Amino acid sequence: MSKSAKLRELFERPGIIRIAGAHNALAAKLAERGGFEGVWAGSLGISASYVLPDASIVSMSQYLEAARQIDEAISIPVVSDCDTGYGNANNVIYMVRMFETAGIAAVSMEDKKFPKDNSLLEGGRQQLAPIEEFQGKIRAAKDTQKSEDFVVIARVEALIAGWGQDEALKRAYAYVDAGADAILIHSKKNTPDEVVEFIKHFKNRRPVVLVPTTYPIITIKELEELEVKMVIYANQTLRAAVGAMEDTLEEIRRSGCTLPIEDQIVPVKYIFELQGTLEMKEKEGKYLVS
Ligand code: SPV
Ligand code: MG
Repeated sequence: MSKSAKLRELFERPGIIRIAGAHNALAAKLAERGGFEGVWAGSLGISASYVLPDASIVSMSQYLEAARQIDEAISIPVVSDCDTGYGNANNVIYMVRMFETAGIAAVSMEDKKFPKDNSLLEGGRQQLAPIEEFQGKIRAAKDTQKSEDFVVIARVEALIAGWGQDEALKRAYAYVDAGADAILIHSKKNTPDEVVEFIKHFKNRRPVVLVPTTYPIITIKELEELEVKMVIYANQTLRAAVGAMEDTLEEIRRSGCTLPIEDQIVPVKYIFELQGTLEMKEKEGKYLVS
């Protein structure tokens, strides 16, 4: 079964789909082992792993390669954050061809102008594309995909840009009309109120996707009660990893040896396990001449 068919199955069965952000294949592996149903190959995480701002600086092919590596390491579906689609509808056509061929189950596109700034960036440029232009990108994506199962998520940035609920709803309906499979409504408010209000008014039911980075208080139970279909924990693994690495480095410098941190860091044996070293050794027994 393809990964997009797997994701479709998750969309069709009752209950919420929990997606964890991964900035590389190792983080994706941990998300899979942690029981998440899918992985978000997010622009923030991947650009951060290049130590570059999340501002359409990293190219489509770099994001594609990162998504491909992530997908290759896991058996759960990958949702690729494709920003604005890397340009106009012509760019979207090529993007869908490339991401679908790479085995990515879903792409998410946001209705901002290229180049974009990260949605959570204070003082960031949050310029919205005209509705008709973004509808064209959605139609281009849907007409390009080969498999019916491939999922196109349309991300509404009207609340991020401060254009208000009416504009957000107008855009969500327009994107549903254009063929979007799901609507991601994004918010940078520190309470869930804004997205809750949107969901209450959004009647033309297409699955709703949330990224609750700035309103972490919302529970999985509340999301289920709101009938949110997919929740993306976009950047928590990245932020956890950065903090853990910094703490470790600081302790090594402070104590002059690595003994004090030994019981706080995973054994090398665990890294071997994550890398599939045991499986490699089994294959050696089968195929190598000793
Ligand atoms: C990402 O993780 O890259 C996202 C979500 O697009 S946000 O960082 O909130 O824009
Ligand atoms: Mg992003």
